[in-house]
Amino acid sequence: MACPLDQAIGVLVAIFHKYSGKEGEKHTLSKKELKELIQKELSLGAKLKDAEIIKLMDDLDRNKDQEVNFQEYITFLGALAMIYNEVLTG
Ligand SMILES: [Ca+2]
Ligand SMILES: [Ca+2]
Repeated sequence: MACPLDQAIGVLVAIFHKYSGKEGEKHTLSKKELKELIQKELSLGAKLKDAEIIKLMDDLDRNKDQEVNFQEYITFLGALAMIYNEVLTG
């Protein structure tokens, strides 16, 4: 895992599991776990209001099972990458 992109992907996976294992189902994020992940691991998390985080969680939970699974998390990261790309390339 010495290459930068390998490391970045490893971090994405590790962060998911760091929070998903805290309560309930081990391999999915509850709303509480997701909120903590957003607030602690993303600089934008501190800027979001509670209502905005709740809205975001509802959007991320595509299959409406009240949990965010790994695929839903990756979809979220993909959307974030699109935003970062726009910001970084103007
Ligand atoms: Ca969990
Ligand atoms: Ca879900």
